[in-house]
Amino acid sequence: MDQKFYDILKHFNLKLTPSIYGNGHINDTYIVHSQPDYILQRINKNVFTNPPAVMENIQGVTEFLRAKIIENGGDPDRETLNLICTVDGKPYYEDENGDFYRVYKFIDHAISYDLVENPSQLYNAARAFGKFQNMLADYPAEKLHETIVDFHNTKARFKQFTDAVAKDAAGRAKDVQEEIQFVLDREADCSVVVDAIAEGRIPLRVTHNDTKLNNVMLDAQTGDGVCVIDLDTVMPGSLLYDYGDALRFGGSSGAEDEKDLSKIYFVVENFEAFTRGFLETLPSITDEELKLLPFSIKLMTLECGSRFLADYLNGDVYFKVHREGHNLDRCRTQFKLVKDIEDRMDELNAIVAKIAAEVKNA
Ligand code: ADP
Ligand code: GN1
Ligand code: MG
Repeated sequence: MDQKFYDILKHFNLKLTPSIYGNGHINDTYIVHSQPDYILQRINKNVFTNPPAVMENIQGVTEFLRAKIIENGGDPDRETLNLICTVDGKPYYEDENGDFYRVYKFIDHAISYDLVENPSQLYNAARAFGKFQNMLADYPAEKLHETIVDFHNTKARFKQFTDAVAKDAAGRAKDVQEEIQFVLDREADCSVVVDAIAEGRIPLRVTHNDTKLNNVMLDAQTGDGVCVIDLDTVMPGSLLYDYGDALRFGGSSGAEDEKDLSKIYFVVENFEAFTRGFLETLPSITDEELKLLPFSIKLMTLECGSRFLADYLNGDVYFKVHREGHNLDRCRTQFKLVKDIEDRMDELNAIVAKIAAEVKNA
């Protein structure tokens, strides 16, 4: 392994070997200890079928962000990802097996959390994601490739789910009938946001689409948001996807793969903190988007749970798994949260209305 990575890094003018790093579910991430440090990633080509298109998006977006950050008097080496090009000037290296590698500057003195520790982390993450969306508000969306088709198209996701059930590739459907029924019972939810976009009731924006807490770096000292990372899925989307997905993860009382479901419930304090940070930084939110905020958390959680379940049925071919039944455990935490959010929907709607009024009058 050492020689292989040494040879890869040589193409980025780095004569070093890396070590495995991070807890993402998709790409293979390594740290390159040097002065300064770097991040090396092998892009998951099973998930991203056109890696050059992913890299074109990331290069375009990070250059655009860099200019905005400089304009605002910020630090562009820390507040956006910085790609290191190969010695022949490309933003990636393709090896002889058709694997794609990229290198970023390592963001120092900052932490990405795999588990929420306190509501202020969510407040700071929300401000970072809100600011990220603001900075990209005038990005030419037509330049972006759709790196994963129908990524948050919940109607298409529902179809992919029922296809996985029908195919039952790993012969597991008989053991998870209750979980399958949980998704089938909620088919109507899958149309709400997709139809609102199609009918022009809510706007398309340039969004991140994968706003898990460990996709934002928070300052190690102050806790403030430093940089939004994991830009593989920056695409036109809804603000509701970024908000809902962030609270799918950040609103949970436990780990995404917790086996003891009695430990999993929706944490209202985290929801309040994230909502406040998001609304403070995104005054452009429309009334229609505002009304759908709590629903979007339920929707993104249902989508993610059904993706985990579909992957379990397909034989664990998409998300990285580290134990038997890992995707099923993940699916079950998501469905427990969906149920909890459903039961508390009126309360959550009232809280959003209250925070929105406070932010507006501040
Ligand atoms: P995945 O798509 O697999 O989730 P990420 O791009 O999110 O991969 O990277 C995985 C983890 O690696 C992140 O959660 C973060 O902890 C770390 N990481 C990624 N890029 C950087 C960076 N430029 N500086 C510091 N840490 C990083
Ligand atoms: C994946 O790449 P990562 O680990 O940040 C996934 C998200 C899921 C998430 C669930 C490209 O995110 O959509 O919500 O896992 N990313 C992709 O933890 O599929
Ligand atoms: Mg990630």
